[in-house]
Amino acid sequence: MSVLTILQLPDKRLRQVAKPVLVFDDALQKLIADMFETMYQAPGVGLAATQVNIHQRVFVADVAGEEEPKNPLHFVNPVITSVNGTQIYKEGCLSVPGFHEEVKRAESLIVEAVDFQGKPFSLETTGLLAVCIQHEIDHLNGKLFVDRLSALKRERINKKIQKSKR
Ligand code: QAP
Ligand code: CO
Repeated sequence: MSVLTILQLPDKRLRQVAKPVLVFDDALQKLIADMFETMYQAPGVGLAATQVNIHQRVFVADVAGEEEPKNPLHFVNPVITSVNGTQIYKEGCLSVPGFHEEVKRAESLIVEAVDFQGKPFSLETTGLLAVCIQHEIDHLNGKLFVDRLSALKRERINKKIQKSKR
């Protein structure tokens, strides 16, 4: 297992749209294991393959709290098939470290995906895990949470990132 490098804004590779996984082999299993290791060591609660410069439709998540047991979940070729309600959550992102802003998303959803072996499953969820799934699928589409902020807030963040890089 290895810890992978996480791309950070303004890296243009975060804008690539990931392709569906077609081959369910040992390399996919290793990618998922490496993504868990990378996410846990960050630490973070979700990580999309796009963030580690692999442009395939895969993400991992574990939104278990401090006291609760680990709940590692992985999703290959995920599709949200139903959404309900709205919620506002103060999101962060390992690709935009140090910035946290409120984002409005669906409160609950149903996601269909396959596992590392290509076995289909469906999950109905709400709250933080629902936020995480929407955030990670955005990554697979080349989208970041900052894109969902007002132009003013997004520009403030972009300027701070630019300043810190020089
Ligand atoms: C996406 O985000 C997410 O700024 C995962 O300095 C966001 O793991 C899922 C992190 C909201 C559910 C709700 C961010 C770590 C981690 C930072 C993360 C930082 C260190 C973000
Ligand atoms: Co993110």
